[in-house]
Formats: sequence, structure tokens, C-alpha cells
Amino acid sequence: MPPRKARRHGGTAVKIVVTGPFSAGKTTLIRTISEITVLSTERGITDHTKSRKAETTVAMDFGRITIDRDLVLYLFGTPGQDRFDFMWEILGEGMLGYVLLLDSSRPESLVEAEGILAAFRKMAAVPFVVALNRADGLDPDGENALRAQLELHPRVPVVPCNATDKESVKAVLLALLYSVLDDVEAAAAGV
Ligand SMILES: Nc1nc2c(ncn2[C@@H]2O[C@H](COP(=O)(O)OP(=O)(O)O)[C@@H](O)[C@H]2O)c(=O)[nH]1
Ligand SMILES: [Mg+2]
Repeated sequence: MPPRKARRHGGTAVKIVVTGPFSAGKTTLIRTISEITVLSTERGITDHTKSRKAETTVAMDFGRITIDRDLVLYLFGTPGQDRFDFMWEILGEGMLGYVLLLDSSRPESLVEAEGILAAFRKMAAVPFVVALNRADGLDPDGENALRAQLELHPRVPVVPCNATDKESVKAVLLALLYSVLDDVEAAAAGV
């Protein structure tokens, strides 16, 4: 299904999904960059994951960022826990692309990300970027291992990220937008 574009104030509004494992920093990333108060559906955690954080997103986070006069991004953060994965398809409907956010300080994050990425790839063949939260840079060996494990096409950007830093989050979103443009150009060139 082609990404849906809505006209808004003469510009284009597009939908970007931020997904990734539980506790990767998705809600934080959207709160850092959104120019509107993020509508979150956070609830207190009652199960075994409680020790990792007090609250979790149960349905979605919603934020907005104006890139320029012509482009507004609507950001939708997915819930991280499997028992809410029915929301992924609802949130993925009509998206232009997505960010797969990982917690580099937690190796299990990568394993959880594999399942999420498989579901998203099945849902839509749209561009995505892999963002590594809490990463101090990115060494080539680590990047190659990650690319192999997630079976990433060389065109998929892998970027380090700090979800609490606005410039860093902006860089992740720009990497995704450039990826979308690349994709359009590659399609036009018949690559
Ligand atoms: N130091 C630091 N803490 C972070 C960062 N991103 C998220 N956190 C914290 O990690 C916890 C989980 O983040 P959250 O955004 O709720 O994760 P989500 O489950 O992916 O939505 C929260 O307590 C955040 O404050 C980061 O880049 N740096
Ligand atoms: Mg969350």
C-alpha cells in the first residue's frame, strides 16, 4: 500500500512510526523532538518487567515535528511489549517509513528487535533506519555484526542516537527522510 499523504496548511503531512523493543527509548525520543505535548498512553507496570521501568506505553505515543513549511512529520511510537503487538499494524497503516530503535546497552534488545523488524517488513516495504540508543559512537565491527544479524540492505542507515538529545533525534529523522528520497530515486531509476 503506498504511503498516504495528507495536505495540511499547503504542506505535506507524513506518518513516521518509531518502533523497537521494550525500554529502548521510543517514548523518550518522541517527547524530545515533538513540538506538541506528546499524547502518551503510559500505564504503571504490574508484571515482571516492572524492575526495568515504572511505566510503559500500552497503545501508542503521538507527537509532531515541523521540518519546514512544506513538511510535517507525525510520529507514532509503538508499545514495546509483545502482548500489545496488535497495535503495530494499526500504527503502521499508511506510514512513510519507520525508525527501529534499539538499546545498545542491552544485548537482548537486538534479539527482540529481530522479531519486531520481521513483523514490520511483512507489513510494508517502506524505508527504515536503525537507531542505536545509548550508543557512544559506532565501530565498524559492531555495525557489520548488527547489519548481518538484522539482514540489513546496505542502503538502510544505522545511526547512533541519544533519545534525550534533540539534535541527535533530528539526525535520526533526517537519515530516514534521506532514505525515503533514495528509495524514490532508486525506484525511478529502476534499481
Ligand atoms: N540516559 C538515557 N536514558 C534514556 C534514554 N532514552 C531513554 N532513557 C530512559 O530509559 C527508560 C525507558 O525509556 P522509554 O522512552 O520509556 O522506552 P520505550 O519503552 O521504548 O518507550 C526511561 O526511564 C527513559 O528516561 C537515553 O538516551 N539516555
Ligand atoms: Mg514507550
